[in-house]
Amino acid sequence: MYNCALLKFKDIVRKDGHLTPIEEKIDVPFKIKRIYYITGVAQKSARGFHSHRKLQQALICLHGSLKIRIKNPNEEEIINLNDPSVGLYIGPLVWREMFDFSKGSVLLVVASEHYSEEDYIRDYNLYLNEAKKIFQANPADDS
Ligand code: T46
Repeated sequence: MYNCALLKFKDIVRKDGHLTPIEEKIDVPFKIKRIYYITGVAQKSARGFHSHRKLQQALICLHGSLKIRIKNPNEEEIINLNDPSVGLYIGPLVWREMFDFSKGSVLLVVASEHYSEEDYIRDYNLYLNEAKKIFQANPADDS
């Protein structure tokens, strides 16, 4: 889907556990400026409901599971994240909604930019207006 991809990280397995390294421009396709994590989400809660203008991120569920709905003006998909060796890459102008968090789940996010509220589009109609301009200007990207 446009500006989204599943990333498969290295899973280094020893008899005493797993280790997964994430290096900028190697395991994620951007330079890492920020990490944050989301914990303690009630099972009925949903988060997200926004897009970003510039930010690129990789979302990795370190423990438990959650679902992410990714959308653009033409496409919609639901991704189930439940494997710490898999990340969901989300680039600019993708709407996202996170839901169905399992009890105790931990979502790690690595991001290409420092936090900036100006980069968020939190209104869905505004998002559609901005995204449609990009999609009309670059129809070949819509794949
Ligand atoms: C995203 C999804 C996956 C900060 O002060 N610094 C930060 O780095 C972040 C990410 C958030 N905040 C503040 C902004 C809000 O007052 O923390 C509060 C909660 O943020 P938000 O409602 O945007 O959280 P989510 O879970 O809806 O979205 C977050 C990220 O903001 C977003 O970029 O893609 O996780």
